[in-house]
Amino acid sequence: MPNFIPYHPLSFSPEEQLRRAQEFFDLCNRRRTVREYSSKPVARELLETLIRTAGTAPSGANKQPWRFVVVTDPSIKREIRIAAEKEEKESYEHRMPQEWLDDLAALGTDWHKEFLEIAPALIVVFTIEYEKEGAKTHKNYYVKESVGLAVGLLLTAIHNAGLVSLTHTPSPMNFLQKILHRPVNERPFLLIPVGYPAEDVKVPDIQRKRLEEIVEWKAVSTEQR
Ligand code: IYR
Repeated sequence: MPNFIPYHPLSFSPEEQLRRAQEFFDLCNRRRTVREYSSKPVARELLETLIRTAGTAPSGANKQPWRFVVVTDPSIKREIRIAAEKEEKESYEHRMPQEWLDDLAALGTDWHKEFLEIAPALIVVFTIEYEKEGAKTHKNYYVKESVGLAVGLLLTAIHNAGLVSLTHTPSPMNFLQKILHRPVNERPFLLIPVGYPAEDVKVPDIQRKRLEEIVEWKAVSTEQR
């Protein structure tokens, strides 16, 4: 028999709900991906709390198939930068089709990844594909969906704390497995520099889609508003 315990949900009046929803939207809507960092350090306790928040995400069969490797050691950050730039140079110069390069033009990205050394912390997110128990293995479920949800919470927590981040996707990224000595059941998922922005940082002038572009209602007309 499963063991169930009482759940005490948050409870607000409709006015309070709307106010909170709007405030949270305003908070999230100010988040921007930042590619230029200051080297100002971030306290370990703060990073730990942000990662704890990521770990509250729902996951397939509650397997919590995520690992967060936090790199602040300058020599390891340097190793990661060198390996990432090697792959990225090859990608930008030979592997990515012109259409992809055109799509990235507005973001101003290229193979140079200084931020991997300058940002005070790199959170390298791994998926845990299966768990090992002696000679037996137990698979995890919906691993990418689960870890994607955890990363969404992580980015929101980082932003809420007044820090900035970047979801960096070096490709291929198996070098992270080696440099960080991860076991075979873990796979690199995303590399997230965290810290403060460089002084007078600028971000690309790009827009979010309007609500009408991202939502479609299937409602009876009386229910709509
Ligand atoms: N992995 C490369 C290229 C890149 C790809 C996409 I899709 C982006 O939105 C941004 C960059 C890089 O990290 O530069």
